[in-house]
Amino acid sequence: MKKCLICEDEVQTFIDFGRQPIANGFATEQELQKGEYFFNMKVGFCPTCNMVQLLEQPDREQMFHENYAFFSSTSSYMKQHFKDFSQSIIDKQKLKNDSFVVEVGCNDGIMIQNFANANITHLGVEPSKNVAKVAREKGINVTTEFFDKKLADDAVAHYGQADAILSANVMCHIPYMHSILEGIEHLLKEDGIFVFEDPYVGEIIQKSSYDQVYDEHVFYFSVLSVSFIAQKHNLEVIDAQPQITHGGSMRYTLAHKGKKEVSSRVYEQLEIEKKIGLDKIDTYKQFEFNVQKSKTDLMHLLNKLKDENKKVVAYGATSKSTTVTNFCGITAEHISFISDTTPTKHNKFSPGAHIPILPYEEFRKSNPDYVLLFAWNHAKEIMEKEKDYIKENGIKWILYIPRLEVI
Ligand code: JHZ
Ligand code: SAH
Repeated sequence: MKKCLICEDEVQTFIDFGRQPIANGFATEQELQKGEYFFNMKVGFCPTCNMVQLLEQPDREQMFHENYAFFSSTSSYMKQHFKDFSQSIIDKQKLKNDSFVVEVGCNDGIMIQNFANANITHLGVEPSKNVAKVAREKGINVTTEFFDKKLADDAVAHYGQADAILSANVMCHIPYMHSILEGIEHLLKEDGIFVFEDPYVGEIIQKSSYDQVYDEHVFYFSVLSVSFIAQKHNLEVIDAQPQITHGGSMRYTLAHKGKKEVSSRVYEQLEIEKKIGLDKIDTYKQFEFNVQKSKTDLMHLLNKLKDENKKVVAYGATSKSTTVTNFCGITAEHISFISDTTPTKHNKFSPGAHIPILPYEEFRKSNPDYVLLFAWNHAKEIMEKEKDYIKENGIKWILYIPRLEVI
């Protein structure tokens, strides 16, 4: 029996992805010879608190360290998204220079740079030292530790309480959520807000976007599950706003219980979640069925293209692609290489499947027949950028979320 990380009741397993490597463990040939780490990736649902979660997760130091491969600022769309996010917080909390803002998991500074640029007192918390270095070089105040209750206590002693605590695509990575929320409860001013966004389980279910599941993502949140954990720490969800980023996310705003008005959006979203069955195991079992079909469809196409000797390359060495390649059995025989703009990923091999990662310039030289879009969440930005090249060379895109499509 596996105990829920939130309420300790029994978790019901609904999908097994088999052995999976570290999603961002891009490695050189030499590193691969030393052997890769694998874990059993299964996802379960807790019927008591509605939290969807990994049953096993590698230690945090194996995932977040001085060679972390994901740099947030690789997407210009995401830069604008976080600029708008920051401005909404500045406006809502009427932030001034002596206000205090904390960001948990600031990475290369993509969001918190907007507060630094506005001369607002801030603290970025970022344990992966290489990405934190990039943030520091932008003049951002960063501590390279993991956020938890102790760090929050130290921050209060040093800076005082915060007007706003922000986090994007980080909360769902942290298994010790009780320590996090105890810390937030202490660090947040009486009229402060804690705003975070993460991929939304409702979207994952509706799009069958199983590739959101990988080692780093221990939780798949809903308003139902976030409300459950918030109330355990005298906090409450006062707003829930859907976002189109990362394939469909939800932005949750939390405040001290009873201190702020609860938006009608929260109640509406809770109704939607019950209607689409996010509180029922059968919904997740149906998801498992849809995922198996998605895998069959994609492999049928890729095997056919291999038999026809078509040249297929992939676009975006995403964390998500580690799940797709390892779960479906995609190898370098199916796709020649994966193109990516992140220098630290270049001339390395993808985790588990060992497909070469090459710089973007190689993509432009490669003239493939098909491009498999692993960074499908950035489809709009990427397809716009590649429009002319794709058209001039008669290349076709392959998309597999929400369903297989060749365009
Ligand atoms: P992208 C990471 O997921 C990991 P990933 C993490 N767990 C998470 O939750 C989200 O981010 C926030 C490249 N690229 O954003 C850059 C191009 O080559 O889908 C990236 O390597 N050309 C923290 O890794 C990758 O694609 C482009 O034009 O799934 C995109 O990764 C663009 C826009 C991107 O996140
Ligand atoms: N907020 C950025 C970065 C997301 S990447 C964005 O949305 O693009 C996730 C980041 O969380 C990584 O940089 C990782 O080092 C960091 N992280 C993981 N666990 C953390 C913790 N306990 N406290 C703070 N940051 C953490």
